[in-house]
Amino acid sequence: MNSKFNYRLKSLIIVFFIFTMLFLVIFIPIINSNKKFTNYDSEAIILTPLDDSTAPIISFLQNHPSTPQWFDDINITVEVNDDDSGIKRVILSYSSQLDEYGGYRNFTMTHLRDDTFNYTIPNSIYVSNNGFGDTVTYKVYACDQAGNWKVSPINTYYMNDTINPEAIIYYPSNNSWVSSLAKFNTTAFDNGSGIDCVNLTIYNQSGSKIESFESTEPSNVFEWDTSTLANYNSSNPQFYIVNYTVRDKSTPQNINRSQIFIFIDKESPFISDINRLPCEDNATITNEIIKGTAVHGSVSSTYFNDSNNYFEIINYTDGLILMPLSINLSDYGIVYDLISSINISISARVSYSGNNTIEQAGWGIYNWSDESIFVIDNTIFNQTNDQFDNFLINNQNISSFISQGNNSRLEAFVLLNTTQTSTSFLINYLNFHILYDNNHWFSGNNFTISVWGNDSISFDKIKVHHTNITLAEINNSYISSCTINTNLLPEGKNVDINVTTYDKAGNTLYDTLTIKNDITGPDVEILSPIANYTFGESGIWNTIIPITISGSEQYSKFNRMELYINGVLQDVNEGQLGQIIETNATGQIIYRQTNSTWYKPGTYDFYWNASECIENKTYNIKLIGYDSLNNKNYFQLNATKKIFVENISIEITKPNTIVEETPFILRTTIKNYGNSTLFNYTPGLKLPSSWSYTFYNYTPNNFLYLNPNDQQEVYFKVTTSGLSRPKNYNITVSINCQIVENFTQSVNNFSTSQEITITVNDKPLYSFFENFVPLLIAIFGGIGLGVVGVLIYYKSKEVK
Ligand SMILES: [Ca+2]
Ligand SMILES: [Ca+2]
Ligand SMILES: [Ca+2]
Ligand SMILES: [Ca+2]
Repeated sequence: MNSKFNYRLKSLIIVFFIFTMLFLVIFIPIINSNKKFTNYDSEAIILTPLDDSTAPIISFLQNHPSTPQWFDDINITVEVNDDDSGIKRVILSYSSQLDEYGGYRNFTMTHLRDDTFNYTIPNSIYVSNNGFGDTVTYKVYACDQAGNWKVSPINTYYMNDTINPEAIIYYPSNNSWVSSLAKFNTTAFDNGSGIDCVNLTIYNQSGSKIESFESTEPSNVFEWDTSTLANYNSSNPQFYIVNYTVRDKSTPQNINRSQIFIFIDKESPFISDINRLPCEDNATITNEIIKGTAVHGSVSSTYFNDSNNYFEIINYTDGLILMPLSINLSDYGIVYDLISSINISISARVSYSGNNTIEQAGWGIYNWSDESIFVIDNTIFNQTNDQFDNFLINNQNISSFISQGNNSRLEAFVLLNTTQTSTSFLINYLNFHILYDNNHWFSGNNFTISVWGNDSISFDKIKVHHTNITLAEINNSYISSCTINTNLLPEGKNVDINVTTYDKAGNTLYDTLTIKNDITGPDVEILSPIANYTFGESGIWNTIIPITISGSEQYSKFNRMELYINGVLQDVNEGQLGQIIETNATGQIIYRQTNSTWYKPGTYDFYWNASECIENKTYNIKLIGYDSLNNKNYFQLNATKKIFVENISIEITKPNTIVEETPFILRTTIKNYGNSTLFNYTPGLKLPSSWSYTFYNYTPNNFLYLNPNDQQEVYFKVTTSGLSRPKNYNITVSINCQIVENFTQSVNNFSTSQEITITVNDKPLYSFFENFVPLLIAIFGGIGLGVVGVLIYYKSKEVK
């Protein structure tokens, strides 16, 4: 009853509350709307004099500035006075042709002082255009306190543009040069009335008009063909006057003008002469006689005879003279290894008077191997007209005739043996024509060329560049030597170096030199071991670690690679595994490696004897490669010697007893407790005779590695046979493996095994527990169901 009462009371309270709120929401506005507010107009409280019937007087209505520009704000001022009641309000009414309203608009003017009122019409009324060309009409209304109104006459003003436009010639600049098609890049702009038209007119220096261009566009590139006009030069120092005139759209037009003076240079610069490489493929490096110096024998004088272009050796006594005519090929940048052949050709004769007997007039070449002169022919030049002979150095004899260790020196000799005095040996020419594998690579800053360029009228500069990479810029027209940093160039064959000469009119001429650029060392790599390698002590051999290295050069030529361990080049002993021995075609040994240096690209194994290494010490293994330009590259890694402990445990899960002759599963878990990495597993079982096994989850060699602290499960399916009962059978589980860190050992170096016992019992009866457990489940299941039923019964009764 109480709850019902409370419920009703609560309902009553809620209804009461709702109705109260409805009452308030509906009736408060109604109550408010019935309340009257009184607004007293301020005008109403001013007493109006009864005796003012005259309107205000308006005078001096003016706009400032009086002749406005298109960008001006316009200040309107006016004087207004009233004799009796005084001024109540002054209103400016204006109409713009160009603002967005298109009619009169009214604005209350501000009382400045005394009788003066003002209002400023802002330039911002022009939204979509500027103010240029607008005619604004305006008038003023004034009202006195008695309500008498007066309106002024209408005034107008015009938004003008009296500012000159800008006239700009971007190029050419004043006093500059133009080429055959002169281009004038111009622009004009005017923020006010805008550009009406532009004009570019060219006059010669006497003032005659030569050419004129017109445009209504503000920006133009005018092209003037000067092909019929003369170049500027000292005998005809003609210049031209260019007037660029621009006009805006105002009336009257505002005009501006830029003026430049220009000169014509239509001639290309002279060719940039590049001093070519000292020796290119199939080049003749000398086309004049090499002048001899050290002479064996008695020579009176040697000189180059300008009058007949002969190099003349004069023997004023008698006997044999030998004149060496030598070159150092290195002076020409020629690398000995790259020479295919040298053909030495000579044209010479003798000159004498009287009955001279010339016993020998010939030539030879110095044999560096025999340390003697090899006489090519000792009589051939014993003629008074030019005789020709030649001698070929090729790869069969080059090592005899060119001294590698002596700047690749080659010494030809001419010899003259006379019985009389005053005999001359006259050499017309001696040429060294070299077939050369132009495998001429450059690296770094080692490349210097001489360049030359000029222009007869307006030389500007010479630029040495590769595409848009500037290598050098030379501002004089003399022959200039410039060293090129080939690091700025791409690597590889056929890298173009352009030499371009510019004149000031923009005429250019270029020449190209192609070089081969190699700025990096060979590609070298240590293929094994891997970085941060660790190795251990072998119990069988001294620790020998194979280090597999590889080197190759993709650009110039591989020179060598060297393997260092802790900064020391390693010895390669006689008979050491991996020692490089090279033989020639007849089986003679021509090279025998004595240390860890390899002179040919390829992949090699070096067998490092690490037996003396100290435990827990880290060794740096570094491979350094060099190419033929001495560019260097390296690859390195660290190896640390550790004590490796092989420690394997085998956990075996197995049936303790078996009764049936059915196969059973033997589960083994192999754990690596040591710090060495195990691999090449050979898990296996040693079983009683006639038993057999197969792997259950494992294919032999389907795993190879077991890292420290890892484990691996191997299941064996064991098939029994011929069981006696009861009887204990022994099974041995064995693991053979290798230690990765001692990989060089040729035998398995770790094995472990564990023996277990399997008992085969008689077949037993069913046990009590095997029957009792299902019964217990049945009993407790029944009791439980009964309790649930009773609970359901009582619960349903309570609800009723
Ligand atoms: Ca008045
Ligand atoms: Ca203007
Ligand atoms: Ca020129
Ligand atoms: Ca290289």
